[in-house]
Amino acid sequence: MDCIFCKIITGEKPCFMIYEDAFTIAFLDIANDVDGHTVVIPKKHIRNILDCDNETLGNIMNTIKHISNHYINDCGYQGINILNANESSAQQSVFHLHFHIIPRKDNDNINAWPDFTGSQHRLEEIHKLLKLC
Ligand code: DGP
Repeated sequence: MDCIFCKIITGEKPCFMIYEDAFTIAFLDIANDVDGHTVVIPKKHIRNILDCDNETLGNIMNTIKHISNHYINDCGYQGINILNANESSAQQSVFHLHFHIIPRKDNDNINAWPDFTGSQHRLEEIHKLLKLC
């Protein structure tokens, strides 16, 4: 399988590693678009959240929490955005499950929350379509 993140896990491709444990690794995103932009991935190859087992998802969340606390407690950041894309319609470009950590500072002028253009349906209609309970 030709997966760039699997190559980072094996060391075949270099990265700026931030954290590693038995189940996950975290490294700086090559985009270098925001200071500290970090990617957290499972060591197991999983396409995205839709096929991820709960145990692995828990391990990833533990790593995200650990790194987020480190960035805030030790590295001078005050906030964290966590972003994740699943499937190409949602703009996933690397098909190995990953979460982006964007460390934030007060008044850093980063807009990590896009201005959506507005919904096409009333809440009642969309609720009828989506609800599970
Ligand atoms: P997404 O669009 O959510 O699938 O994010 C994929 C991210 O992976 C994107 O922000 C760039 C990053 N990326 C792609 N290839 C590499 C690489 O070889 N090294 C590192 N460090 N990051 C990569």
